[in-house]
Amino acid sequence: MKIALITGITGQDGVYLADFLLKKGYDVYGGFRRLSTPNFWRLKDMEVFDKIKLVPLDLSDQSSMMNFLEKIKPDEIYNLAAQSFVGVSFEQPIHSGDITGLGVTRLIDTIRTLSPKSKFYQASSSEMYGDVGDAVPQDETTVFKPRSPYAAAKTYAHYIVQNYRSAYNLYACSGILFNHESPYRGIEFVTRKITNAVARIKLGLQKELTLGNIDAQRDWGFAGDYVQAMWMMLQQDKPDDYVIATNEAYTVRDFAKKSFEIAGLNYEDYTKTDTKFMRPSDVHLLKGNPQKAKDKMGWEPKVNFNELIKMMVERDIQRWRRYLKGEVFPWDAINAEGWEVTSLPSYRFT
Ligand code: NDP
Ligand code: GDR
Repeated sequence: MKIALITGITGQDGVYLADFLLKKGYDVYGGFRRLSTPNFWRLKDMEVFDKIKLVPLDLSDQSSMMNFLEKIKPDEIYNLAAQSFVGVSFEQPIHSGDITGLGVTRLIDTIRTLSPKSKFYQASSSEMYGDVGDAVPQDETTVFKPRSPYAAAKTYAHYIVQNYRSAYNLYACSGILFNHESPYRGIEFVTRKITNAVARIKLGLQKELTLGNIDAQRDWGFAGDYVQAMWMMLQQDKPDDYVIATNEAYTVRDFAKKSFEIAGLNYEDYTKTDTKFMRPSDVHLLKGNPQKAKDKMGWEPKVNFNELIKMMVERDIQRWRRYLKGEVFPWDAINAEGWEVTSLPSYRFT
């Protein structure tokens, strides 16, 4: 039985990847950071919580990686942990650099020392492209011009992984993944902020939705499709880096319009914008060309833009309906007991 370690197991991609690897027969270890309030709702909802082994592993703490890798030398290590929210990286640039950037060096250097035969996957990001200019769509040859502390940290990590691959001959890959979403997407990211608000407006729990830069264009795919690509990268003869995307871009406005339409509502009646949700510098257009992944690994996205939005809107409506009936407490829709996300307007980065 192959052994896999997934860091960032409590996040969106962590649960999809855990589910995917369990179905392939892997023994899955999930790295999590200790919080005062446990954060396992996604793992429980996906019904993988009881099937994986949880290990405390914080990217700020090299000893936690050493403790694990000394005992267990996994066949595959997927580094999904990060301070992953671009907006907050402007508020916490040093923490973002420490976890999203330097944390990767801590991990890959520990792998080099204690488990050099482990195959390594790094969650690189389309945000690294940043100011793309005329380079549309982006592919593996496009120049990186990061526009946030998050993107700068991911770019540093990307080059560290390339360096360890060539300097130490490690099987280390980076997937340059474009935005991918799902019903398990964190509530602060714009897609889930929209679908959650649409569900609440539909059910009379919320009056309006306030967004920031609705002209920003993104290439949105489905997280379930994208974790398959992560696994495929570690099954190749040689380690390499791949763009994973749909090659279609839509504006935030398009995403919101379609979300309201699916719920039978009119976007114009409920949506406004406020500069408090705008970033000091934003990325205006990301659209990725996944041709290399298709040619070399046979990977293609399966879920399209409209299907993705339908999946998310319907799931959020179902969650809030069940909440109103008193059947469930929607941990996935509420930050903490009694604190609805919408009651935190002071968070300008949401
Ligand atoms: P999430 O924000 O949903 O998950 C991030 C995970 O990292 C969570 O499990 C979080 O734990 C964990 N984490 C945060 N800080 C630390 C730390 N100091 N030590 C250990 N773990 C930590 O992100 P996604 O699942 O969406 O993304 C997975 C990875 O892919 C991230 O690295 C992200 O930057 C990258 N990425 C994501 C894309 C996307 O569109 N989703 C696109 C491109 C790249 P906790 O639950 O405790 O907060
Ligand atoms: P992104 O995702 O920054 O692309 O990073 P996010 O959903 O936060 O923003 C996408 C675009 O929407 C604009 N926007 C808003 N964003 C948020 N969060 N809230 C709003 O109200 C709002 N209004 C408009 C943003 O300005 C931006 O242009 C995600 C993360 O998953 C990263 O970890 C990952 O690397 C990249 O995708 C690829």
